[in-house]
Amino acid sequence: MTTHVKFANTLSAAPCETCPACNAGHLRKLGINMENWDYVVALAGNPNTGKSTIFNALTGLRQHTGNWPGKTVARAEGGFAHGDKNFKLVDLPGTYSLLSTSMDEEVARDFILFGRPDVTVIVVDATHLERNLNLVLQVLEITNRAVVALNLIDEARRKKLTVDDRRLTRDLGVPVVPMAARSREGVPDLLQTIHQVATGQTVGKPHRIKNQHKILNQAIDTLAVKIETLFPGLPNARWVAMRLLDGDERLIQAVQRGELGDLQPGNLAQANNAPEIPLEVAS
Ligand SMILES: Nc1nc2c(ncn2[C@@H]2O[C@H](COP(=O)(O)OP(=O)(O)OP(=O)(O)O)[C@@H](O)[C@H]2O)c(=O)[nH]1
Ligand SMILES: [Mg+2]
Repeated sequence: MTTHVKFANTLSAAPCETCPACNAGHLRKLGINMENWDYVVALAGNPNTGKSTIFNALTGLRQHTGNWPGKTVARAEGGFAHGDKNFKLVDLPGTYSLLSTSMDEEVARDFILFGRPDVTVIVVDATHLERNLNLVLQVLEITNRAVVALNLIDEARRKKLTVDDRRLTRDLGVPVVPMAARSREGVPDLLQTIHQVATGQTVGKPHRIKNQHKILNQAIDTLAVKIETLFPGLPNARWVAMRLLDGDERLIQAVQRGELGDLQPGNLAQANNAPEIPLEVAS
């Protein structure tokens, strides 16, 4: 089923912030080698929502597992071709939030924020939508290049739950693809949607929570301007400002060390020699 949504018709970021060539350096520092790949796609989601099932459905045998650079957190990478493009798919750890309260959350958050994937697929469980939307809204605070994979719709049907995916698409402002990944239902639609978002044919206009408190808004604005000046090209300075005001230690350190902009020193940059995964790209 194809979903329809009203999208903005221009990219919000300058081309150099998101173009694959410029981003390859950031990705390399996060252990992702982009040689021979056109786009990188991140797979995020709560635990047990079917991420690995979707990962396997998209990549088949073209996958490789290892660890995140400098971390004990497992990472799976794979590849697939769609249209005339080659996509690298990175399975992020299952998380309920991106608030960096655990190693898994930190890895997922850093990858979406610093790796600037061309598309982030957020896998949600259609039978536990409310709980899962927490992560969706957090990812949408960081990026507009997102697709929601509304998985386990077969389970939802069995439980006589109906999810209005068109309404959800409209309310979230990014494409929502209903799926039952275990039986490959919705997989072609997901591939198509990833392709559209990666190539810029579809540009999301995500729902972002508007903070009503004037003083807080002013503080966020003031801080965001400073962050933008210090780290030009950072994808979402307002989000970083909010996290700093919230006392996010990891981000405070990243700002203090100058890590936020170029990722040169510090914990993120231990993977310059990450091996390329031996994937054959299907033609
Ligand atoms: N009925 C049904 N089951 C599914 C579907 N997708 C995945 N599952 C099942 O859900 C369970 C969890 O799937 P995984 O793919 O391992 O989920 P995950 O998100 O990778 O889980 P973690 O890595 O542990 O967070 C498995 O038993 C899958 O077979 C689906 O669309 N329908
Ligand atoms: Mg998994």
